[in-house]
Amino acid sequence: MRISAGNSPVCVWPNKTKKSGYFMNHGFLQDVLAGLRLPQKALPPKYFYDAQGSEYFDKICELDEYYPYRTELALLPEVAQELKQYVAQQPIESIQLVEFGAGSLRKVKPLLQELSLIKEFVALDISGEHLKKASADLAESFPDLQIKVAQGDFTKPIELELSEATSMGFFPGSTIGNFEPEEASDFLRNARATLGEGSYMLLGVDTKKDQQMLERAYNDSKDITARFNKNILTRMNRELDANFHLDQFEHLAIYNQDLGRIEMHLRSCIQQEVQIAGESFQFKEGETIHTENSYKYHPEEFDQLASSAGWQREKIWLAPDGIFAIMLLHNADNVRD
Ligand code: AVJ
Repeated sequence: MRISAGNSPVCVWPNKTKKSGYFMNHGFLQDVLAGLRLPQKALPPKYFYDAQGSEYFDKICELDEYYPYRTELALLPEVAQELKQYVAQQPIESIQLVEFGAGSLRKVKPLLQELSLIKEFVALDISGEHLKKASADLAESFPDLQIKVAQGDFTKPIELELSEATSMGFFPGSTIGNFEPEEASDFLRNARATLGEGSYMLLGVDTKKDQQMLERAYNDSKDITARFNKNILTRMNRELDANFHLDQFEHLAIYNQDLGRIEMHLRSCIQQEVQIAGESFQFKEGETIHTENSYKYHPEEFDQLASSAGWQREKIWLAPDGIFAIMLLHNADNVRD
């Protein structure tokens, strides 16, 4: 993915061909077929976020049970203030802020309000429509800010036109938890290459905690998370000619203590067969599709991960009871691959 200048969204989604009146996304089809042929059926969580899925996710963020969102948002004004003081003590003239998985753009606001050194903002997200709406709002609130938005898959390496400014990545929400630890390290290493020497990365990380609190966050009483999870079935039905029956699958979210991750699955209630783009898939009763991992890290565990990718932790902010962490990483000159 290559991000170029210009204020209107750049569509950089690859592999789209027009087929019988609608767009078939071949990356999606390939990933689905490959994932469902595995002994443990699995789908990449990035496919949750079509327009409907992004709306469900925004609703999840309004839930009291979903502590990561509200906790991080509450912590951000303090982070922004201290960051401002920190930045003032560094040889930094201006900042280019790059948000990965920008979504609704709510979290960047406290940073933009406090840090006037941010002259340029680059927003990357997989859901283009969502981002387009949000960036128009942002442009109104911050008329002097240069804004670039791009739809694309930031799990792949990206090329960025670096300006003279110091680059700072912003990856809130503990989305890094969707990666396997090794992939998270690869992502951080790629991001370090993208952002360049002397750059920074501000990251939200969800921490290990009480199992009940974790599981409640992914099993909300309004069943919004269940709908978010099942939306991937709706999406396959619509975009890939699949015939999933939504009421024959149930939402499952459990904390896997050994691996330190929340796992989401869709469990087949009965033995059944499903067709996707002409291929048949068998489900035993109780068999699951593994749809998401959400890894939780002790701050020290995360330090290790970050340093394995060549980043050094500069600062950490912890929410009350340590239920969420925001970290500032630095691509220090003395760190070599
Ligand atoms: C957007 C990946 C941070 O893992 O908590 C919320 C997604 N899944 N509820 C998370 C999600 C179910 C969320 N992230």
